[in-house]
Amino acid sequence: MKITDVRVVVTNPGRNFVTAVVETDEGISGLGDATLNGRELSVAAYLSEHIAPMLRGRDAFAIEDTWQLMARSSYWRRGPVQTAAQSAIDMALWDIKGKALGVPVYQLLGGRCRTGVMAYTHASGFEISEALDELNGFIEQGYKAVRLQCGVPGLPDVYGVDRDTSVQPGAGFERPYEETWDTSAYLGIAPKLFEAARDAIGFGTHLLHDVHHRLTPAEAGWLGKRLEDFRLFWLEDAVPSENQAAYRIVRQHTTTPLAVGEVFNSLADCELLIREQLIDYVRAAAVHAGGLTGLRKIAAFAEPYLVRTGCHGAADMSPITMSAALHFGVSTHNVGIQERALHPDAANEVFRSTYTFTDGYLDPGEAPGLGIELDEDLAARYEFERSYLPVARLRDGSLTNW
Ligand code: EZ4
Ligand code: CO
Repeated sequence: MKITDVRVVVTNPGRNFVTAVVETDEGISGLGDATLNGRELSVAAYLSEHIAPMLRGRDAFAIEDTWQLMARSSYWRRGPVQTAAQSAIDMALWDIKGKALGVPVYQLLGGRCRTGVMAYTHASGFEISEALDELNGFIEQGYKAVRLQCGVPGLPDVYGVDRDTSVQPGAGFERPYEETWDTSAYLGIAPKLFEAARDAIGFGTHLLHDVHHRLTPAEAGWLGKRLEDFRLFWLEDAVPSENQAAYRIVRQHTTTPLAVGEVFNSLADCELLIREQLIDYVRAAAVHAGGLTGLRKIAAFAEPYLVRTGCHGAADMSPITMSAALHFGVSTHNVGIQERALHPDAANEVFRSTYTFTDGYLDPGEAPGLGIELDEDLAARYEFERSYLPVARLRDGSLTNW
């Protein structure tokens, strides 16, 4: 089976998504997610201008060789744009192979080793009481794990807490929206949130928290230590990990489990973190870490170091990435958890999926391939809208990580 073309579909059913459609001479096509939130069109151009011409005529079944070709031919290895394009083609080729052989992709990855993938979703509120109300709502829906975020006194906007939940963070701004950040105020409130949560619900539900790359190693060690008695499932992105060795300091100071890696593009980005067992969960996602092939390489490396995966599953990646994560999730032993943020209804109509959520667990379903159908006519009705993620400034006006 030969690849005849790679088409790129850009659509905005509630937020922007970029999709690679890989076509073959046997009429089977495959779908891959190429969405890089806030920089979408760079990947669309990379795919149509630089990847599509190189892939026409190649064997659609040669997944590993095509993955290597995309990585090595770029010469400028890694990076989010190149990797998102590579990831999309990789997902599409697994989708094609599954459809051609009549099996769900998880069968190609080794078959089931668990009945479902535990999901976590996001509860938040500006007031702790509001966050706890949302938390209780998700527990009633069957969730076994919930990420919990709250507002910070004195700050009008805070990452992970939406004033209006119908507005997707980052969507619809012509310039990056500017928030203010105050680490001292945040460190004052975060332990109170988890103390109140454990008082309210006990220890029967896993709780997670995302610091979103905002602390120094010493601050992160302090926070992790204060949270130990509330037994978090994980503390995420406590420190930006461009300096992986910085996590040695955090690790020495706390036993709170640590998760890092939604922005990782390759094993190299987390090699030291895993090898020195500085983290407990790696958050790499299929769309940003080299597709299913890239994810599998990271997971295989992590397994003997007792590091598990918790793939990034924010709503800014398309349902194709979620489906890929679930095929990987039921077939890969050291998968720990899967993030689940709901897509807008319009996105679920454009990308029709077969995955299910039952009693806290996700399942990819039994459809051949990845189990996603793209309604291209409907997709064409939702035009791309430029949008940026927010940025954050400290009280002195200097930029910090959002
Ligand atoms: O801010 O995906 O854990 N999830 C997150 C996300 C990220 C967005 C950035 O595009 O940190 O909400
Ligand atoms: Co995160």
